[in-house]
Amino acid sequence: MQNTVNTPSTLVIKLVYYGPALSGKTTNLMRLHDLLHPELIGEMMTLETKNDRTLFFDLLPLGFKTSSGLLVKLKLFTVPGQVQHDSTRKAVLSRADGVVFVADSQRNQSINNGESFQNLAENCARVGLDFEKLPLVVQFNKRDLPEILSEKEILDRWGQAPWPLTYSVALSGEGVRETFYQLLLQVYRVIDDQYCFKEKHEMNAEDFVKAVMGEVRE
Ligand SMILES: Nc1nc2c(ncn2[C@@H]2O[C@H](COP(=O)(O)OP(=O)(O)OP(=O)(O)O)[C@@H](O)[C@H]2O)c(=O)[nH]1
Ligand SMILES: [Mg+2]
Repeated sequence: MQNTVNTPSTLVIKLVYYGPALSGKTTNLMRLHDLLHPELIGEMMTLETKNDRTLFFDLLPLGFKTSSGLLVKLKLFTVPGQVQHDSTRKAVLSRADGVVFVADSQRNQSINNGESFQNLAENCARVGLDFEKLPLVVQFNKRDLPEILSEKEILDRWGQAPWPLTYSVALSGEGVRETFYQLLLQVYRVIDDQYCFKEKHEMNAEDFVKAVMGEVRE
């Protein structure tokens, strides 16, 4: 989180969609761009793709201004999931304030999901992020496909973990808002602890989420 030195009235929050290749990270951001109606929303930037695979990152900028005058900017990134782009993943992950791990629900992707999650934990350590404290949501995407893990199988494996689990079909937008919402709730807790958001800016978690996502328009 950056509280810019020159303009202390700006808070920048970096959120990263992480996960194995083709799990649907870019699709999540595209749907968020269509679904969200915050005060401020920028165009989605897609930096370099080859055959629809992210080579560098995608960026979706969002933001709002509190009544106290603080400009809150959120920058949503995706990492390239392909194994060979690890140094880019590390760079994008650096200074993240929250992560959505987008897993591919297809049964034959279980190993890739596991390896990518392990890679997330390792890269957090490499860039100095405390994985234990990092706001994190695990999203199981592609629920529309055949041959996917059942919710019971997923819960057997992930149910004991401390992170919220969500299920989605990013292609149609199902579960995309819910996942982002779960992340924002956790991020709010951190910024409230750090910046006394409730006291100084008169925003509780609900106000914060509403400001970031806009009024609900399904
Ligand atoms: N059936 C189905 N296809 C999906 C879903 N979400 C994404 N896809 C498709 O999966 C493919 C990969 O999606 P992307 O969003 O580009 O995946 P990515 O995670 O950004 O992939 P990398 O950039 O290579 O890491 C695309 O063809 C999407 O249309 C989903 O929920 N269901
Ligand atoms: Mg991508």
